[in-house]
Amino acid sequence: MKVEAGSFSISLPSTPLPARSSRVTCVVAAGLAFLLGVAVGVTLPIVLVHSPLSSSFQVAFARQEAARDTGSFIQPMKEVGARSLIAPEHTWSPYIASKLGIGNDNSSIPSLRASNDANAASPNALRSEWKRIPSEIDAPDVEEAAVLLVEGVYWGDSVEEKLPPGFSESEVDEWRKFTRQHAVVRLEEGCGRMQNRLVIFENGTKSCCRYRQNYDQIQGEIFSFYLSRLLGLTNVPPSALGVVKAADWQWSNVGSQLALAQWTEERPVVLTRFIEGLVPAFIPASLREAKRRLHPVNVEGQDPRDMIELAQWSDLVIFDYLTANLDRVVNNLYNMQWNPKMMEAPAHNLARHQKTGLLVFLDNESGLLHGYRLLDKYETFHASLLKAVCVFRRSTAERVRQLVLRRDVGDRLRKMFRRYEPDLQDYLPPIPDKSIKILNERLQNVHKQIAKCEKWYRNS
Ligand SMILES: *[C@@H]1O[C@H](CO)[C@@H](O)[C@H](O)[C@H]1NC(C)=O
Ligand SMILES: *[C@@H]1O[C@H](CO)[C@@H](O)[C@H](O)[C@H]1NC(C)=O
Ligand SMILES: CC(=O)N[C@H]1CO[C@H](CO)[C@@H](O)[C@@H]1O
Repeated sequence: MKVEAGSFSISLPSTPLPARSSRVTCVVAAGLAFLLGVAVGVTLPIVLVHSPLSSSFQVAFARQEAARDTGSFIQPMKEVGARSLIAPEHTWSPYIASKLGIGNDNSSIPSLRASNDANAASPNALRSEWKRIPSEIDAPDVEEAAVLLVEGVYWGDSVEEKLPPGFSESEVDEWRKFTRQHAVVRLEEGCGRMQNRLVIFENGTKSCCRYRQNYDQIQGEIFSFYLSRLLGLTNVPPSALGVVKAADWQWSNVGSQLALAQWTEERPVVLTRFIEGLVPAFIPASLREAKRRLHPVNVEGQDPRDMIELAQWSDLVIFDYLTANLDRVVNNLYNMQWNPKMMEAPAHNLARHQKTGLLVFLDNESGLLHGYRLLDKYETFHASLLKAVCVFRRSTAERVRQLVLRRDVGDRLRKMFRRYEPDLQDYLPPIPDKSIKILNERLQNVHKQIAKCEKWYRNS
């Protein structure tokens, strides 16, 4: 027996020919069964695909995937099952915001809809569709969340506008000129390690002066500073190189103090502008725990003013990962193995400018050379911090992307050294090829992390 419906045809097993009336019943029953099957088989997926349930499921799924990657489940999905396709609380807001067009980017409308729905819903239709979910729409944090992050992972204007400008390019230029044109009148102890000194210039301006027997740390500090500028980060105080010559007009006032400090002649030093008005800075709570995460879910619904420090931390984590700087957070992570309270102490080599809220990244000397030599021991910690972060400043992400595409970070750093320090070329070797190679790999890792986060959260 053969039943035809539309273009489909189904062959049923042949049976002895029954009476005419029961043959009709059979045909009708089979036809109904077929249509029912088609109806269920076709409409159910459509309904599911278009329902907020499935969208929320996707959001939850992306987040779950994200959580798995960082080895933590801050907001685990409820068990999988028809009942439980429920996104964790708060994961809704930016998604809904993008649906409502509150966010300032239209590209965040889910690609699912764009690709599966030929008659893509108009913004108004979306609007009314989403108005049907009263509890989320009424949530007071929708608007804030919408401007807090854009495209899922980037700090929005409401945060960017409040960030302190940091040290401008002209301040950096002025500092370079200043350190070359003014005599030093006094050296005082201070500025971290034993051999460093606080240098006081003739008009009272102070500078931290880093002196090392070893070139590595001088290179590490100045090239870290250049890298910060390449990334558009303005948190590292202006730094310039100098050469200590006791007979030179610049240092002749402090000959005896140079001898006391046991500084050798003709060594390159780093002169960093001394910043007044600094207070301790602390590691943010979301990065302190073992399951550390700075993901969209950790910032949603917060006051943009409270995000000023977190946004700078998102830069700090990238910067310290690139340079493999140990002294700031990684050392605390390492020591946490013995002392769980480690993370609550003020962060080393980090301070907050009380007046502006700028986080000042200090003492980068372990970066790029020394830090790279210790990667075997510490890379797990560096990587775990990087992987914890899934919100970024767009400008920083863009700089990273460009450096990865052009693979020219080495050229750029060396050019900066030649341009800014023409008199130092015979005193300090440029950054070694080996460091450049590692730096390029680390730039790629950062780029991958950003791309991964975009994939997870862009449509959420
Ligand atoms: C988003 O779409 C609206 C209406 O379609 C348009 O007026 C607005 O300029 C778009 N915004 C962006 C950032 O593209
Ligand atoms: C010292 O001189 C520089 C450059 O002329 C100036 O910018 C700075 O404010 C002066 N510092 C003090 C403490 O007077
Ligand atoms: C030049 C500079 O950044 N100096 C700082 C280095 O770090 C110590 C703390 O470890 C600070 O006291 C210095 O001011």
